[in-house]
Amino acid sequence: MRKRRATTIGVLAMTVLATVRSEAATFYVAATDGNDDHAGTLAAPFKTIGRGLSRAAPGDTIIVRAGTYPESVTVATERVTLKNYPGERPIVDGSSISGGPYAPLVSLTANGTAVDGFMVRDSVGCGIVVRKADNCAVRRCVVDGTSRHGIGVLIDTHHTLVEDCEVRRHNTCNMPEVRGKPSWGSGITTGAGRNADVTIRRCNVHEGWGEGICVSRLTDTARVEYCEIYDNFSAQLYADTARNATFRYNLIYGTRNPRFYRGRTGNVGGGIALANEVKKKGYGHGHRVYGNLVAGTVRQCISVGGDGIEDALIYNNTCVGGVVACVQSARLQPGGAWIRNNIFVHGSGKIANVGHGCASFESNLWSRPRSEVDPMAHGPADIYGVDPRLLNVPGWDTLSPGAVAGAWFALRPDSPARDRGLRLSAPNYCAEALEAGSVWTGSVRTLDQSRYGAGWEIGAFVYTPLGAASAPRQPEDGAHPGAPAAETGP
Ligand SMILES: [Ca+2]
Repeated sequence: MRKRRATTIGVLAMTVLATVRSEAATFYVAATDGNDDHAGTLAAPFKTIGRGLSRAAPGDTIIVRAGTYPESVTVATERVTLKNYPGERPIVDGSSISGGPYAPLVSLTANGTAVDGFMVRDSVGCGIVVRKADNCAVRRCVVDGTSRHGIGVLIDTHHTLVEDCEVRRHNTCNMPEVRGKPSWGSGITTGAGRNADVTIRRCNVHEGWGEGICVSRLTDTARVEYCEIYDNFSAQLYADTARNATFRYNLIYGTRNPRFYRGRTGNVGGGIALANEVKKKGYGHGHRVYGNLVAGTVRQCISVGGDGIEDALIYNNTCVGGVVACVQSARLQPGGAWIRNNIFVHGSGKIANVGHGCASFESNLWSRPRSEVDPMAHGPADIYGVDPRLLNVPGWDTLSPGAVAGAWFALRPDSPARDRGLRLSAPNYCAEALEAGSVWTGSVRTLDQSRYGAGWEIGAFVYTPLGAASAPRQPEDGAHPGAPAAETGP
């Protein structure tokens, strides 16, 4: 009896394997020499992505060769992956496709679908949108030139990954040339419904006319990490009417490109902002903002406010240039935000809108004298009126697009921020010891900061990947590094 049962199970397993194997087909598409009457093999590919998708069964893969595809693409079959041919970059081109203002050029609308390795450009609406689907992924895509969102994670999506993407020239409807009826879009956005568990990782979002990355309307639990975000018209990184957003280890800056000024000359879009614009009850709480590097965003490095932010922990960030705009609102009570262990370096401009009882400040380093910092932002164990001795002392006012290194934010050995931070512990504060390989160009480390002495540092902790006992390399005083210090062997 036992033997017979085992045999039955064995046969069943073989049947399942055989069934899966026969279902997981791969189709090929090539714009240059394909034909939709072909069989869709590598030797005889289809011509259009749409033809491949029409043939796809759950679990299939469609591999697309280099070429331009003037198609609106919808992946509506579960577990279908749309992938570039290795080493080639197919282009989905929307310049001849009409549609509504938010119509996506590429859509993922079924569970487990993915798009990987494409360029998506010139959409009259959005670039790539995941909508009403779970466990989807957008990987290694370049989205260039969209009237609204570059990449959107919208309406009841769960467990979404957006990884290693570049998004640029988004929300072109708000370009200076066409501005008039502003309409809103972001480089990468979540929103328009109850999304949960979104990860946006190692994406480069720049030179757009809306927000950079926005975790928005009714999103619960999102992580934005290791991204590089610069020169966006509005906030570079924004949480609005969301909850439990984690923003960590992002490199954020403005280069003062007038193409992206918001209004008056020099008004570079803000850095990180937390708000609850529509005052939605149950949202605006639980955000964690740590380990971010923000430079040259002028108007604000970090903004907290906008009706009902609660339980926001903002710690160990380094902000250079800009001001902390902390907007009072009736629903933002003292303790709504805890702002600790951050470095705030300011130029000659006024430090505006700080405090107003909306946040609890402690153990921050301010480059300006105590008398110039809003008393509402004073806290115990603060450090005032000192240069934090970051690696890149000159040069913050002349940042160049795509040429800012995280290592520039490293503390020099004589930095007054070393061993002066407030010790923060789990579970409220993230306690991972080591993070490596980020776009910061130096490696990243938070909280376990014993490398620079036993105490905890103030600011986002960046070290250059030298020997264990080494401090950041120092350029010659007065020299603009121009690039991260070269690594030398221990
Ligand atoms: Ca230390």
